[in-house]
Amino acid sequence: MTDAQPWQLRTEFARRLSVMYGTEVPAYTTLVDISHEVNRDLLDKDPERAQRLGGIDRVTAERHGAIRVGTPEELRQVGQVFAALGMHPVGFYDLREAAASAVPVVSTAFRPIDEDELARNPFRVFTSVLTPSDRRFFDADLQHRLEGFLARRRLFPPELITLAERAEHDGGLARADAERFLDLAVRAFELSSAPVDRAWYAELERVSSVAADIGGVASTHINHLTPRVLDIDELYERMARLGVTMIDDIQGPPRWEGPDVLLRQTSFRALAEPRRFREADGSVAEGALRVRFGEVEARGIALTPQGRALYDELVDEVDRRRRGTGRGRADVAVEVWSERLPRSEHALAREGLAYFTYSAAADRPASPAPPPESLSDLVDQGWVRAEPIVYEDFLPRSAAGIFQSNLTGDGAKDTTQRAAALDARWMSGVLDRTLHDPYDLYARQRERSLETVRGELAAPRAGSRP
Ligand code: OOG
Ligand code: NI
Repeated sequence: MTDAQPWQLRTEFARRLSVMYGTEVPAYTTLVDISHEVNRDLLDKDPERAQRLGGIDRVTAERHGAIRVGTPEELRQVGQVFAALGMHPVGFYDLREAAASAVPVVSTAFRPIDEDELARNPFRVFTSVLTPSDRRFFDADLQHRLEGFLARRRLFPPELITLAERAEHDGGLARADAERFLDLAVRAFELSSAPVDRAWYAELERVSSVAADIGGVASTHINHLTPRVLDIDELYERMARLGVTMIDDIQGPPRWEGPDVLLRQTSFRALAEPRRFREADGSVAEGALRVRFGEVEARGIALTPQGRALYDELVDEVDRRRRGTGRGRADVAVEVWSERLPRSEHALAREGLAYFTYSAAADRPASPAPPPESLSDLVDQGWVRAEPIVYEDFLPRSAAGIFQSNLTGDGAKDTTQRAAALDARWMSGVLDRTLHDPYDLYARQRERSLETVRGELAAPRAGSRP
């Protein structure tokens, strides 16, 4: 018997993780409170805009987290735990290439993929795995010792994995099993109090503080949990007024007059947390590590491959125009966007730059003439309504920025060495699961809505005379 379905497990897991993270990192609670204030204010002022990209209940509960693991086997186990929560791997991000500093990881995001599942609870976890075989970061000796260290640790108790397999197989868990599963799952992502080997941690930190964070300790932890806010510029100002220093920039698209697309994020470094260290002589001393942070995000419309290519071009254009001018990124970005990006949702749809779902308008023309053929005419003439599809994924450049803003140093990257070949196929093989392509998911959602529209426009309307 299953008392708790995957979406209920997911909702409860996200809630408990949030409670745990709030006690470990109090600034997170402040960030959540301010996000909710900003969201409520916008809902009062402009309810249409506030709920254009998701109902307020979804947005209020919405979080993403991030974790980092060390080995393919650990990644496979993470995939199993999240499968129990109805979260599937989507997308491949190569942070080794996206970051200027040494960030030796490749990543995916686990999230729900069906519309109704996303509406119930869109919880997602950005998940990175270390790349010890990449010679640009690790020489053969360090790779060997690092892999040895990782092989000896166990992040997830076997009971957690067994329960996760049962949940995936049965489509949920009985009450007592669900309770046990959630308890073990949340505990697996708590910060450990076990002493950290000072010399080993420091050796890895010289290569990359991400490598030390992952491979310098015998456990993993959630390193941030991100609420969604409907007005990130307003949030940035309110946090600053409270004395919380955010990173200089909001990552991703600028604030501008046109529609919000993709994802805007900003973050702050959490305080150093007390940790115990084991010294070379075996004694244990008090110390501190600063490995966690706070982040907040605003989500926009999902772009098609053409839209994304344009976005990437605009990002490069902003870099080019800024070079040697001393101008701020946000200023230049608004200028570039105003020149190059359509200013309305309708134009984004017409030019095939963004994803929408379509529905037959209840008040569509009652004319006896057949509806027009093209989708844009159907929308223009009031037959069909378009609703934007919200972007559910991440951006490699922003992710690299998030990683970078939390590094203790740049680390070392030997660019004369060859990169280890790790790609989406490799990751799918490691997970032993389908690695979903985000564009396919958005395109399918669009197609499904169009099929329904075709059916509705072809059928005689209730109450109308033939
Ligand atoms: C993950 C950073 C990426 C985001 O929102 O882009 C990320 C990490 O630091 O482990 O969470
Ligand atoms: Ni994040």
